Amino acid sequence: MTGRTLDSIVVLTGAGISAGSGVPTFRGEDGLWRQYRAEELATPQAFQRDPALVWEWYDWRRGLIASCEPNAAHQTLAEMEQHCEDFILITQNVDGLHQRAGSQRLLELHGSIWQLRCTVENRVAENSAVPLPEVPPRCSCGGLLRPHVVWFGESLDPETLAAAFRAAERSRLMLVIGTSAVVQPAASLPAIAKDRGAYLIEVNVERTPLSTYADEVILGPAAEQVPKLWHRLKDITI
Ligand code: BJW
Repeated sequence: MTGRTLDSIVVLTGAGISAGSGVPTFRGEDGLWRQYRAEELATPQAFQRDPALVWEWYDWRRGLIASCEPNAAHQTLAEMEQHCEDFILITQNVDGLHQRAGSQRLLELHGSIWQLRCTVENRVAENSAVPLPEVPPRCSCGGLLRPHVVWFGESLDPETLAAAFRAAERSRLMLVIGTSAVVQPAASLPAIAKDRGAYLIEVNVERTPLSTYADEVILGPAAEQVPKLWHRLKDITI
C-alpha cells in the first residue's frame, strides 16, 4: 500500500460490524429467530402473508438494537470521516449504529429500522418507540405501516444507489467490513472499485467470496481489527 493517498476512502459495512455490539447477523446460526431464518422474513411476500409475524421480528430487533451501543469499529469509522476529505460510508445495516457513533457521510443502502412507511400513502416517518404500542403498527390514515427497509426483490432507493456506485467508482481505497458479500447490488461495489484501480481491504471473521479479489484480508472481529487498521493507515505518508 504505497503511493496512495488517504484523501479518498470508501467503506462498505455489513451486519458483522455490529456483531461486536450484540446485534445478530443475518446468515449463519446467528441469523435465526425462533425457527425462522432472517432471509425468510425480510421479504415482501412474508409481510403480505403475515404482517404481524414480520413486525414481531422487527419489534424484537428494534428492542435489541436499542439496548446496544456502537463499538470501536463504528467509532473508528466516524473518526476516519473527520480525517479524510473524500470519505463515504456505505452501509447495508439498518440499525442506526453508525449515526449513533457520529458518522455523517453515510449512505444507508437498505434503509432504516427506525423509520416506518405507510403502505397506503408511502409517507415515511421516524419512529423510535420500543416496544411498538401496537403490532402491526398502523398509520393515522388506517393503512398498515411497514419498516422503511429494502427487502429481497425490492429496489433500492435509486439516488442512494447511484451515489454508492459513484463513490465506488472513484475510490482509491475501499474497506469492506463484516459483510458476507452475497447480497446484490451491494456485493458488486467492491468489484467496481477494484476494477477502477482501488486498493481493497476486507475485514471479516471468515473468508468470503470477495476474499480472493481483495488486496488484503484481515481476519478477526471488526471491533478489534478496524481500530488497528486505522492506526496503520494514518501512518501512511503520501
Ligand atoms: C464479522 C463479525 C465480526 C460476523 N467482525 N465480521 C444479481 C444476482 C443474483 C441475485 C440478485 C441479483 N440482483 C438482485 C438479486 C436478488 C437479491 C440478492 O442479492 N440475492 C442474493 C442473496 C442471491 N437482491 C435483492 O433482492 C435486492 N434488490 C434488488 O436488487 O432489486 C432489483 C432486483 C430484484 C430482483 C432481481 C434482480 C434485481 C435487495 C436486497 C435487500 C436486502 N435486504 C436485507 C434486509 C434489510 C432489512 C433488515 O435488516 O431487516 O438486507 S437482507 C440482509 O442481507 C440485509 C443485509 O443488509 C444484507 C447483507 O447481509 P450482510 O450485512 O452481509 O450480513 P450477513 O449476515 O450475510 O454477513 C455477516 C458477515 O459478518 C459474515 O461474513 C460474517 O463472517 C461477518 N462477521 N461477525 C467482522 N465480529
